[in-house]
Amino acid sequence: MIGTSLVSHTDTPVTSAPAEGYDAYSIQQKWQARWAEADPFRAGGADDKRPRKFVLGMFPYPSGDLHMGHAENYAYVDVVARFWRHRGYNVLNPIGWDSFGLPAENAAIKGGAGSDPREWTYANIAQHKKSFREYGSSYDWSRILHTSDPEYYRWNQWLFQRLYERGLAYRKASPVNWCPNDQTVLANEQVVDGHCERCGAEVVKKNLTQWYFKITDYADRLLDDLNQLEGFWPQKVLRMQRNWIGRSVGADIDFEIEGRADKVTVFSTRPDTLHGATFMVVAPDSDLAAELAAGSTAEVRMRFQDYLERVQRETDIERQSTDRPKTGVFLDRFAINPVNGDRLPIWAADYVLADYGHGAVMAVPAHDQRDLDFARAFDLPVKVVVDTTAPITGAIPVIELDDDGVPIDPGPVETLSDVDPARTGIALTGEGRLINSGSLDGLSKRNAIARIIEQLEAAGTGRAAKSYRLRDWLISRQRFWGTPIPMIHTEDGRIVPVPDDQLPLELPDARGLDLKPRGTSPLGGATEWMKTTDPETGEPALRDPDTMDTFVDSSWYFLRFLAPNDPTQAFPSAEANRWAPVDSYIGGVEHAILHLLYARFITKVLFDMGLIDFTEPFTSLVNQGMVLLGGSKMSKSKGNLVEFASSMIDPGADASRVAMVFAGPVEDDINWEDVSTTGAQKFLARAWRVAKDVSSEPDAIWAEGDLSLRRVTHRLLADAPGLVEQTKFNVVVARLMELVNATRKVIDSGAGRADPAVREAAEATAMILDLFAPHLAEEMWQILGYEGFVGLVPWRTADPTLLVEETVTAIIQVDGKVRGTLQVPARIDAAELERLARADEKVVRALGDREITRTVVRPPKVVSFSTH
Ligand code: ANZ
Repeated sequence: MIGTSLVSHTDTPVTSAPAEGYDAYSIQQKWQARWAEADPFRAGGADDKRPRKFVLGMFPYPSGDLHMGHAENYAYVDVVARFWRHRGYNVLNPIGWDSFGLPAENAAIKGGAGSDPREWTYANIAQHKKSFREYGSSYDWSRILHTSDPEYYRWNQWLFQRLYERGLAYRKASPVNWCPNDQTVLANEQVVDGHCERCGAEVVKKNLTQWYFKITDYADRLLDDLNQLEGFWPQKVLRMQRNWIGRSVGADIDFEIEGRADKVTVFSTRPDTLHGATFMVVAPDSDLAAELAAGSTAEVRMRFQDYLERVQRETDIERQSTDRPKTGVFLDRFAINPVNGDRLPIWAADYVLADYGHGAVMAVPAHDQRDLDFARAFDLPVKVVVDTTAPITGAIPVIELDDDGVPIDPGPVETLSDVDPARTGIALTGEGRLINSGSLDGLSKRNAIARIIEQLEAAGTGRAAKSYRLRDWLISRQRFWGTPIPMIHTEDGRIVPVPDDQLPLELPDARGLDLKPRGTSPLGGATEWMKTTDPETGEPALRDPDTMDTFVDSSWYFLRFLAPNDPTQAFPSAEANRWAPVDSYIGGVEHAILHLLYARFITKVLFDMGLIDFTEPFTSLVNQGMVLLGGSKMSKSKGNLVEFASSMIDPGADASRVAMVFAGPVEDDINWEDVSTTGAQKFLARAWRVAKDVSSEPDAIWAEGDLSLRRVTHRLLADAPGLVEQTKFNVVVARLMELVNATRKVIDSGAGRADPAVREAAEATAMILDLFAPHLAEEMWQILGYEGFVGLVPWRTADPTLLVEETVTAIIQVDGKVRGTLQVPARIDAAELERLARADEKVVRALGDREITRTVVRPPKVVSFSTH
């Protein structure tokens, strides 16, 4: 899921030594070996009484080794996992690989005959595992999964069967997005501005029979449940999800068509404007348009055909853009308005989309800009039915006052003829009162919508309805390296599931198969594999040659971590209910829509199946920014990679992690050019030296010593939990740097190395540093005289008496004269200090009615106002 690119790496250590004696590379190797041996980060079992936290980084896609973009993501994941362990939680922090997908297949194609995506994939996974070990990530290594293992994808097939049984997996022929370069079908979400998300080729439409998951059945729940995530997911992601689902509320209205038995239904968000409909528009690429044209004159048929061909070359984005001239063809057919019997000419025009609503609209040019543009282009009538100049009761009139408080004359009242859309070209979309609409006249828009829906329902010609932008999830792919779809095509044309006891349906050997994209699945070429028998009759039958979209694999993988090696079930419900939903999910914003929406959907399906007792998979979500180099995202194709493997050697894992986390807020993009690994190395060396310099004995009583150092230590112990929970990791690092410097100062003066406050500070540093530089933290802990892993040490509680803020006296000047003083916390910020100063009574008096023209704030001591 998190993509990578192939890199080479060197094994020659070129360690730079920022502090004499501090050997980051040896420390790193030493602790990695110990962790590998003791496996201290394994999650506790069912008898573990601690509260639980499930921390998860979006699992990586194994193309090549990791780069610094991953380094960032997995550094954050580890901060969170390590933090909760210190806080006394039983933490589950697993890792797996999203190992099916196109890059492996393309690499195998490039490798020529006999190349196997499997080999490439598992070699890369091995490299990743090594890198993660070298990074010091605190995973539970007993729970690894790879989605390309039959032990995993068997459960994708099981899931497919369950969806099929529930009517949520179905097959249909429809125009699909086709990438002519990759020779594969793309989901709407994989088409960006009309181009293939992966290779950039222009996407065309092609008619194919495909498997779909019926996510639209869950549209309302997917939308409504986003409210539960408010405050826990980034606003931006919630907004993107809402827009993607795109629910509109309105009515379906049935129109009779002259010369056609069946009525045509249109969806409208403004059924109140039904009396103002002056024509109907159908999507040129809909079955309805073809049928209406077929029943028309020869000339219409020809013009329609020409137009259709042109439209098929357009993308949905082009079709919906408002700044291009409207085009269309009159079909010489007529619809009858159900409320007033008006005869409405029917047009085919590209601005109506075939797969939204019913692919047909009632056009109300007076109140819809697209319809108005069209009406003006083709000289169609415009009929106003909402008077937007009429006052609405309850609305508060805005009366503007001049400087003397006298109401300004608003000028002549606007009348309907001033805003006539036929003349101005501007549709009247605002609030108003209904006119020219029979019994609706005089009603407000809202009341008119309710009334007309009642009337339509009573007459049987319409009903309340909703429409969604969300489409069903197209899951079949004509590619090899994915989960085979477990369905059988019988000779007599039935399609039946592969029985559960025959799962997994494993992929055949890739060698010997032509994997090159051809528009049909390469599995079709595996002649022997394709042959099977009808499970009911035993007659010869064929397998389905398609494989599943890899988003199916990632839609439920977090549950498989709960028992990755269980051969009897996808996941044990009791474990799922114990650990899931995931408490902290961390990954890139590029997954803001697809992956999260699919995982949310499958979670709801599993809930409906009674297998889990929660309905949202990820309680909180953190999106980290990207790592940029030379202004763009690191990627192999752009040639701007910083290799992960080599950075483990120089500057070393700890310095890489600290530099990354310190580079800025989690959600911001990081310019690699601005990341200071030398700064991080120097800081770590200073921390190491502090531990070395502590001369008091372990387990000393923490109650004495340099008071101001103790204050710095305890403030950090008190503040860090809140900061970590708000993902302000960089602030915690800055505060650690401050603590290390304060400790150094005390060591170099007075009581020095033996001061108990120095030991206290060094121990706190080791414990908190574990979140960011775990190797050094362990080393410091050992130097400080402890056995066991600092990674498992409970968080030290801050002494509240040491948290009392020191206060200082701030002076406030007005035009150079001291006019007041304030007692303020020593750590006050500029904004707060200025606010207090402005509110000070003496200052207010000194200022009188003079205006402040300049303010200088120097926290915590001085605020200076000037009035000239
Ligand atoms: C009449 C009308 C009058 C409309 C009016 C709007 C304003 P959203 O909000 O995006 O859901 N529509 C329906 N199906 C369509 C399709 N397949 N392609 C393009 N447009 C379509 O918009 C819903 C509105 O978009 C519907 O309400 C319909 O136009 C149009 F003053 O019906 B309306």
